[in-house]
Amino acid sequence: MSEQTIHSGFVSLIGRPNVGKSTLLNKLVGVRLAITSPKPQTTRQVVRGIIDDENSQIIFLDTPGFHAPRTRLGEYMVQAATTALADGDIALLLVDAEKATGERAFPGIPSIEANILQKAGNMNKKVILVLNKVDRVVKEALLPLMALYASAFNFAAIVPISAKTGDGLDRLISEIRRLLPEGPRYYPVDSLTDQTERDLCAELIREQILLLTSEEIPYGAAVEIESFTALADDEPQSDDGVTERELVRISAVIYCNKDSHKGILIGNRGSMLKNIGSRARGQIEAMLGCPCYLELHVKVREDWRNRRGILRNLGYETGD
Ligand SMILES: Nc1nc2c(ncn2[C@@H]2O[C@H](COP(=O)(O)OP(=O)(O)OP(=O)(O)O)[C@@H](O)[C@H]2O)c(=O)[nH]1
Ligand SMILES: [Mg+2]
Repeated sequence: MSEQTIHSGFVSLIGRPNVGKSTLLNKLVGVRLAITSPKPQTTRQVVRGIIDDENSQIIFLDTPGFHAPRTRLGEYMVQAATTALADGDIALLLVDAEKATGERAFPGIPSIEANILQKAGNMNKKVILVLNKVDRVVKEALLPLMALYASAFNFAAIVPISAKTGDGLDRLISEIRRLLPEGPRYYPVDSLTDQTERDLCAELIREQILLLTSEEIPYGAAVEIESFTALADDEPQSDDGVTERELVRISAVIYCNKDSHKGILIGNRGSMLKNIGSRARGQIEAMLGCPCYLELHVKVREDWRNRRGILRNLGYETGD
């Protein structure tokens, strides 16, 4: 930690599922740290993403979406988001501007956003309203939405953005820097995240399950890395004498809720599992920068989303 005082702090990305929190985290940091998908409840745990410049350090906390939980896993997810909101110096409340201005938009502030704002108000948080997905909205439609939210809460700023195209992010970062308290550099310069390669690999496998399967299956799937072994070249290859990895061998288990789900995850003659594996391997190799040998197994753990011991093993700590 540096002795020099800079402006620094924690910024939580808060909002209902699917509003683009993880897409925004990845765009801000410039690296794919968090998995994203068109399905709600993609993110299950808080993911940190860090950006530095000479005078500041911002630690973003991507969070699971606020929703009404129906399982113990869901309760953990909402609790994790609430804790991140409490931990942050600043909160970004993300709203999907396309949904909020579309023909089927709720007239008024929906209860999820109203509840988040009530919590943030009780915690005395500085909140920036971030209207995301403006690449899908005509500009004039944003004004009534801004007015609606501004009438309900004293936002530190309101910033329309597109996490997809990067539109508006420069202004968002400068608004955040303006609000950051003085503080230390919490992480060494150039740290990007607190996630381990193992965590990232498990998530990249789960991302393919989210993208390739449907209905209950993505919500009932979890991935555990059983072993992760790096084989190194004998000869140091880089200029600084660090030995480069030649190959990484990963063995992972996909847990699911039921036998019928296991059948679907394996697919006809193993076709689905092969597809999940080869796509995840591509993503993992791009992340690790070396070839990867990936072995996947599927196991049934009935109703695991409500079983405390299994949740704890998977890192979804429930706390009680
Ligand atoms: N058009 C458009 N799509 C976006 C934008 N930001 C995110 N998306 C899409 O919205 C979907 C959800 O994005 P995520 O980043 O996974 O959303 P999230 O808020 O992290 O969702 P949870 O993790 O489920 O809470 C994905 O299909 C993204 O590609 C945007 O600015 N414009
Ligand atoms: Mg997410």
